[in-house]
Amino acid sequence: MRIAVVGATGLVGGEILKVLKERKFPVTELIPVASEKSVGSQVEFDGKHYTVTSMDEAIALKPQIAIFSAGGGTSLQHAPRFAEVGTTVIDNSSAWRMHPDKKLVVPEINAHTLTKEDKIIANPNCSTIQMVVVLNPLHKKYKIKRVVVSTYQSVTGTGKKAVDQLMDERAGIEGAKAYPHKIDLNVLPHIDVFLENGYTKEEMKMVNETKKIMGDDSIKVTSTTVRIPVMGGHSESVNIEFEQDFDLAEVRNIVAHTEGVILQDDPQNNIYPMPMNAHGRDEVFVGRIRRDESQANSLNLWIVADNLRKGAATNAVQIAEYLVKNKLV
Ligand code: 11C
Repeated sequence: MRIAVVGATGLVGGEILKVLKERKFPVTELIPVASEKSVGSQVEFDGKHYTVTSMDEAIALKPQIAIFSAGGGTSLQHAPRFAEVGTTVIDNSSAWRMHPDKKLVVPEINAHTLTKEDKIIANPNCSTIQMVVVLNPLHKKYKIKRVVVSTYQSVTGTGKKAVDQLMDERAGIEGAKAYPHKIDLNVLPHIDVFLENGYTKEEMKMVNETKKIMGDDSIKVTSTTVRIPVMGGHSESVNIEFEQDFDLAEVRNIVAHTEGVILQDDPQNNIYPMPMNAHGRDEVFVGRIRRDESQANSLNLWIVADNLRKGAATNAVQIAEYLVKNKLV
């Protein structure tokens, strides 16, 4: 496969290169692409150095797949140009996610809907992906009425500048500023921009993307998304109300047998998911599973995943794997 990675020098781009290598994706030619200021610089892949090229050069090479992680504006402008030359684009930005003609894919849930005609495929938001991977099998069994989610999100979700801000603050240096406030020793109930309804864009992504991926507009979702001074992954406290009652042991069993999910639920021995342990892993970790005693048919659980992995790079590479396996590219 001739594969372009657009945004190859960013945090997610770097992770995509690692995941392609780790999962032995059949790369015959790698085309790293980045903004004009990075063209000519080098990235490493599988022990070799590759020169970063421009968008135009990459399009001229007609890769079979292009994985984009370069922001919404770049995707809106350039993804259709790749699609025109026959490339299938897997896009990490929010640009195409809610477009009615574009599929929003978490492979474990809805990759089977993909066809050769899907030339721009949207990769969901990180906090949405890790939640729906767990919600979907529970929805199939008990039908979800409503989800209340609060997130505790890693600074890596914002990008390199935010990681620098946290590290600079820790070192006592006046440096990078990605947030409107200090992030070290702080908690910001603010991810992405505020919208007219008082929610943030990140919160509304969780609401809207969940319904689209799970193919069910009846699922009610409300979300509060929060940035914390952590690096390894996003954590989520999720309250789920079902139509039907459930057996807690059966819920545990479903979670334990869900593809890509690891049950880590032994609180008596202090075992529960933590971003420190999820870091660098492709799976989604679930623990603290317990009945919500305040309301019928309701459950609380805690979900953690590396937002740069299953939340971005891994999910995108899994989509690419599905396309190759099913001869859709
Ligand atoms: C964050 N979830 O943690 C964001 C990053 O729509 O793909 C990913 C934004 C997106 O800040």
